[in-house]
Amino acid sequence: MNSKKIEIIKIGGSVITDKRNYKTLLTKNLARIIEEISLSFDKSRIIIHGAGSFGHIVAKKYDIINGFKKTEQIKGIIKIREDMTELTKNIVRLLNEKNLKAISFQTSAITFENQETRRIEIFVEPIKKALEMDLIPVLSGDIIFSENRSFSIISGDQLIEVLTHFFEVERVVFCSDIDGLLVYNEKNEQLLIEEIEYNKIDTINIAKIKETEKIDVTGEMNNKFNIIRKLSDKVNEVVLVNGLIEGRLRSVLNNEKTICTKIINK
Ligand code: IP8
Repeated sequence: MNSKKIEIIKIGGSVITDKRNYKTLLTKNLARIIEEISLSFDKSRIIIHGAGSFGHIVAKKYDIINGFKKTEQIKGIIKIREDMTELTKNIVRLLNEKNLKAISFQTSAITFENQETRRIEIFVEPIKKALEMDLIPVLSGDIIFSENRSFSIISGDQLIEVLTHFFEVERVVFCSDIDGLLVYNEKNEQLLIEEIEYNKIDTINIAKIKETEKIDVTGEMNNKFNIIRKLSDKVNEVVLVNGLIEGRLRSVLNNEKTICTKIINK
């Protein structure tokens, strides 16, 4: 366990790419998100980015998430890796233009799914070292090789859960395209929850987030909630913030009041 407390920021693929159109970077959004990170408190951080249209469209086309079925899928794996490298490169370049000392780690090169346990194994030593050197490790959702299924997909959210076994994570900030956790009140109106304890998540009537035609093989919000539940005994605070609205991520990172949902342990 790394003793230094860190913060993990997940930059959702829906914020920095157009998920409907293959490999379409939302350049302005990405630049703004990086700017907001650069204007926040200096902290020990890991940045994880989602795949957006650099991963999900090809992953769906070749059904990568369900493992090996036919050799045709290999083309998909190669394409995803190539495209994800390009996306990460763009992010890291912009971070470093702001002097944030970012360094990328290819998730598929340091993770493996164990056949017996179905657990994700990860080689974290290089990431620990990078943090010790005050670098910002940048990782992403990716292909994951697997003893059993040959390959699958690991989402950025799943990766965060895996990392919490090896690092003291004080906060996880999910920067996506939703304002936070919405619930229905008695008049059936949607209300944003500002703060909630982990153990109350299952007791509230979470408003169904409207399904879009965006392609997402890792299941978007439902999977996110499953992961958040798993974080409860390791991470003190999880924040859901809308990265499409200027300034909100920056406010969260600077502990200023803004529209978001905080999921906390009391
Ligand atoms: O966008 C998915 O990661 P996510 C990774 O964090 C790929 O769900 C390659 C589809």
